[in-house]
Amino acid sequence: MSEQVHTPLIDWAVATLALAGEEESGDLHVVAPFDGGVLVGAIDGLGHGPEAAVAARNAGETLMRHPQEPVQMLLERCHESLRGTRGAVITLASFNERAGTMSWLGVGNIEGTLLRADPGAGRPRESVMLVGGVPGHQLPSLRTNELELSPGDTLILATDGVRGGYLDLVAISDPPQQLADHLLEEYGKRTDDALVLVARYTGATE
Ligand SMILES: [Mn+2]
Repeated sequence: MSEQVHTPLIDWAVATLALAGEEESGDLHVVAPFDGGVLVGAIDGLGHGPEAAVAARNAGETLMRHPQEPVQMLLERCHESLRGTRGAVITLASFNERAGTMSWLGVGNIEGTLLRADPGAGRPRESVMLVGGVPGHQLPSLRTNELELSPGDTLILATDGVRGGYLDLVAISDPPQQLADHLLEEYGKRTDDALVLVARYTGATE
């Protein structure tokens, strides 16, 4: 499954692969524009199959209801709403239009990387801070990091159904959909649900 969408602030695309034999993926993405920004997230419901999908959808719906809230608060909300479910690991990134920044944080193991469009501008890659835990079961104390963005900077979120090393394959000039499809094709484990989301910051527009 794939789709390419333009929203204010980002061009983005997602590629997903459900575990063979399962109708539903327990991996889910969220892209939710709000007044002054856009929230981007990836969710991996624990395990696979219908129960994992239920937990992931629960978290997704919680995020869609409050996309404008700080990511830390959103993870706390998800922790509450996921009680009694299998739980889900979640990584979130919130783009702020006025400040030209992205704040991001993950609980669990969904990797997030920001690739800089201008390789001469300091560090070429930034990684999201991941704290241990599973929203719905256990939530550690949270602290959000914030980065300044330049147009072309590209966020990649990948669940643990994607093998490590995929960043070596990234050509930052590739369109988001091409990138997402390519990474999933080459690095999808096929022993777990897998999801790759690519969001390229375009800067404030019309
Ligand atoms: Mn997984």
